[in-house]
Amino acid sequence: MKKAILVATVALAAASVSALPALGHDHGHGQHESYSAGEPGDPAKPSRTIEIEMSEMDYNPFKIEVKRGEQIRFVLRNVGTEDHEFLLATTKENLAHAAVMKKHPHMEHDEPNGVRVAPKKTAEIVWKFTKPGTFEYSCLIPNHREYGMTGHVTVK
Ligand SMILES: [Cu+2]
Repeated sequence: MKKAILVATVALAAASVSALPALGHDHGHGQHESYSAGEPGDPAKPSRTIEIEMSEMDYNPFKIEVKRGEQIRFVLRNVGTEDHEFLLATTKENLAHAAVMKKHPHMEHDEPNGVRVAPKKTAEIVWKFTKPGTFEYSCLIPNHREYGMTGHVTVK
C-alpha cells in the first residue's frame, strides 16, 4: 500500500515537471527580451558607423558619445592575438555576467548586444541607444576586463 502511494507520487511529480512551459535557452544570462543599454538596431535603417579596435587589453577608442535614439553600426576589429568580446550593457550587468563567465570561460556569445571576435577578424553590431545614461562595452573573457578591457558610452 505504502509503495503504491510512493509510485503514484513519483508519477505525479514527473507529470508536473513535463507540464512546465518551455524555459527557452537561458544559459545563465537572463534578460533576453530587454537590454540595459537600449535595443538591437535595424540594419535596414540609417546609422552612424563607429569603428573600434580590440587588442590586449584595451579598446580604441575607449570612450564614445552618442545621442539618445541614435543608431550605431559598430565595426569591431580584433587587431590583437587573442579572442576578444564586445558586450554592451550596464556595468552592473557586465559584472554579473563576468562572474558567470569565470565559471564557464568558454561560454560563447551570440546575442544582439554582444559578440566574440577571433584575432584578425571583424564583426558588426547594429545598436539603437534608446536610453539616456552611461553604459559600457567590455570583454568578459576571464582577466580581460580586469586588465583594462572596458569602454564607456555616454548617451545624451
Ligand atoms: Cu578580451
